Amino acid sequence: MILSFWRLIMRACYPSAFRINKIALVGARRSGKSSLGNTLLGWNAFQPIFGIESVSKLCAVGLTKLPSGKTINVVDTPGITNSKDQAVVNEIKKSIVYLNPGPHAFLLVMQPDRSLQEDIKALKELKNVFGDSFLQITIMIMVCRNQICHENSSLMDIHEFIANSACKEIIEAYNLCGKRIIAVDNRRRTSSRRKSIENKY
Ligand SMILES: Nc1nc2c(ncn2[C@@H]2O[C@H](COP(=O)(O)OP(=O)(O)OP(=O)(O)O)[C@@H](O)[C@H]2O)c(=O)[nH]1
Ligand SMILES: [Mg+2]
Repeated sequence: MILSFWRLIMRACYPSAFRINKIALVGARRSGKSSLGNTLLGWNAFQPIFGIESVSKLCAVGLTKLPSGKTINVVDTPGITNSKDQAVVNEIKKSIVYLNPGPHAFLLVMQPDRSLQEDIKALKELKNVFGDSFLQITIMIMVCRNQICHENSSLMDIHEFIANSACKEIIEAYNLCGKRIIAVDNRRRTSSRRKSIENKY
């Protein structure tokens, strides 16, 4: 049985997950933030970019109401590569304002098949922007779940993937954020994702 994204969030953050309804999506450029936001909300609130050049330059806010009545607020932020790029930093900081008084959780979005240097750089820059305690409320998200697999193509547990394939910076961040990590496939059809979310609430 495929567990829904929300079920995984609950698992990753139990028992505090029940209070999580303000979420900021952060990470390197093109890591899958907007796509993940859509997965999370169950509808296309954010515009994922198909191509190499375009990047989300502004924060965007999306929300959804779960059948339980709980409203989920999600802020999509521009990808960060350099904390000296003040325009991007200022925009990312707006996520705090949009989710006043601040997010309950940062979702740090990464892709398994990319050069990890981008993710390591983003991680470092996000610590500069939000401070070292940033990881205390972070859940790491590895998108492209179907690429995380054994040699025989069967899906690999994400914790096993981190232990086997991640570099020391990512492992350190994984430990600092309490080993909260979730693997997600954003390419599943929206309707089935929505159904999956609704079934859990
Ligand atoms: N196969 C696969 N592709 C994905 C997944 N998630 C994101 N992508 C692809 O990754 C690329 C980047 O996705 P976006 O959601 O635009 O990434 P982003 O972090 O919002 O990008 P910027 O806003 O430009 O920084 C797109 O081509 C997506 O289709 C996934 O789970 N599986
Ligand atoms: Mg985007």
